[in-house]
Amino acid sequence: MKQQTLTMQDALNTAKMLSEALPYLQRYADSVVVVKFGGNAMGDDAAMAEFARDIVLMRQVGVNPVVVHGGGPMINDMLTKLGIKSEFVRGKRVTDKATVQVVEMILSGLVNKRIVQAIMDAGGRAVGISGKDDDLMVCEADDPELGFVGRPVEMNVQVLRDLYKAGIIPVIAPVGTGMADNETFNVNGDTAAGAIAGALQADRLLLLTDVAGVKNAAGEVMTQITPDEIRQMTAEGVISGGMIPKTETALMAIEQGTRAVTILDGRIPNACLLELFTDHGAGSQIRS
Ligand code: X2W
Repeated sequence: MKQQTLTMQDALNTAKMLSEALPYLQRYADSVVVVKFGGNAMGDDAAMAEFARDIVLMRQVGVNPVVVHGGGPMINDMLTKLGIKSEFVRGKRVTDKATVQVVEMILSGLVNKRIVQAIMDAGGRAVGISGKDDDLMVCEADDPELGFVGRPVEMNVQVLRDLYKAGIIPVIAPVGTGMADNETFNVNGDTAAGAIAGALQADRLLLLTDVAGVKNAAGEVMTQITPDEIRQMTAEGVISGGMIPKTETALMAIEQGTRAVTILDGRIPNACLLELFTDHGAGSQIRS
């Protein structure tokens, strides 16, 4: 006999829930879903393990998840340890030569491999790369004021297709290569995720963060927003601060062919599954 860990009622609920998910599972079979996992959404080991399980579950039911991560708080910790001062301008880190080396070490090394390991521990297959691998993300300097901050100008996403077609979940650190020899660029994680989703013509882009979503002038979270509403709310100053890179990313990805973008509250358990496989969401969905 199977060892029972659930009550009969809980087991019935689980079976019903799986049955209700069928139309969503059918809708997303074979789709490409880019998930941006922000440093602020990573939290402790338990949160990381839960995220990894959700990604492996997506893969198991036929979705092709592509993970793009951040790691801003982890970069801050290392810069502090090394006594390197750091500041942000319009949501982007001013990045000098010493800083870009730390950014690459932390993102491509520590954070990328921690996520790869968590996905492997959850029973999936993951390969961690950065925007340098196979020239995935070729950048130009975004703004002279920001130093080595990159703006993706050429995307070579075939390597991602090769990986997910082989059943492997790509995990991407937002570090780009330059046009000239030996250049390294620090790319905002949201920007990188949008560029990758756009180039893959992904069905969905999920930006996992630690806020409830996009709020209207009355302070209420808007569950559905159109690109026009985003433009208007930005012009009116209702969308401001750290939300701007996210909504800009959403608009760019939609223009390039992504069907919908969700700014998703990663503090909610199983946020990705809730968003994809139920009729509830946990954030703001942007689509035309
Ligand atoms: C970011 C890259 C990491 C990132 C940085 O240096 O912090 C720029 O600002 P989160 O956790 O998603 O914020 N790059 C240019 O985006 O991390």
